[in-house]
Amino acid sequence: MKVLKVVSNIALLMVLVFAMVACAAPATPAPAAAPAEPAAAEPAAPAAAEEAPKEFTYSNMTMCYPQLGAESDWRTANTASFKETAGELGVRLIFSDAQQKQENQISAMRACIAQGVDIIALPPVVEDGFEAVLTEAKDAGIPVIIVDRSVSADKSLYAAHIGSDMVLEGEKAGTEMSKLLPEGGKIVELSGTTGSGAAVGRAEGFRKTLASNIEIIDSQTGNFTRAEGKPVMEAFLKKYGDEIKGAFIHNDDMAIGAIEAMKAAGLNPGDIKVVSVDGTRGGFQAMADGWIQVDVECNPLLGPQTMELALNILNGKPFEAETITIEEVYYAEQAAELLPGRKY
Ligand code: GZL
Repeated sequence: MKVLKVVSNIALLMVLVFAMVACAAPATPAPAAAPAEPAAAEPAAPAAAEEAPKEFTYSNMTMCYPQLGAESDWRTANTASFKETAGELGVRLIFSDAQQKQENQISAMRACIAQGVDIIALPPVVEDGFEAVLTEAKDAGIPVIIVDRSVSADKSLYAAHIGSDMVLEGEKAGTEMSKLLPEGGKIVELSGTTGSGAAVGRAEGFRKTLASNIEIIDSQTGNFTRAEGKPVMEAFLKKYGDEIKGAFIHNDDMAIGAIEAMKAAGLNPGDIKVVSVDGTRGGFQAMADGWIQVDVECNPLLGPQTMELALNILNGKPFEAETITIEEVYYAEQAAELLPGRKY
């Protein structure tokens, strides 16, 4: 039996040894799950559809308006038209005042381009020198509307222009001056900002229709301001005295400055026949007082039309590349009656 006992002892020992080994061995990790068969490749989601173009509305449109300055009542009314219209429509307007300096306007435009505005409305202080920044806007995909005065840059560099026909305004003024001085005579000219589309166009148009018996004996810029119009007229009166029978003045603010000089020189209303431009309340008052005989209207209230034009451009809808504002000629005889109704 010993043998059986020994055998059974050996067997017990073997069982014990096996059990100890089994417990000590690290758990054999369950065989890793068989790597999942890669799921059958899902068909790639269709490439995201071309991102639908943004549908612009007034309330999601950002317009940059790098205003040229605050030199005149006309400019004040123009600024108000843009700010009030933007407020009414919910347009985000990025406004700046360049103080009649082109470099400031260009810097403001570049800031707007960097900001990624949707559209730029530019009222250019002068005609030349905007090619580079207009090209930058175009390269950035930002359309530009030229507002009021014109630029000499190629039309391919901007989407549209809206404003007055300055040459026509000058032609109207020349016709009216010729009617005021049927006997002819010598006149002076106070011109607007040198190089501006308004001054260039008005001077050109005026000379096209002025009667041949009227001579322009001098022309100086008053930069569209009252403060600069007054000394120009003072110098004219000092130099030419009563030779001066008429004055073509490119805007009402310079005319009001010139009138101060005429009063200081002892002149009376009508001594010098004055044809002005803009048709502001100040101009109408000067007409009612007899100092200005004719005022050729130039409409500053371009905000509503410009915002509508901008929306059409951004939404790829049809739009006019050139919008010329309709303007009247006003006379001293009707000024007092019309003055209360003037909007600017
Ligand atoms: C003309 C505008 C001119 C006005 C001035 O459209 O640019 O600038 O005639 C204004 O009164 O300063």
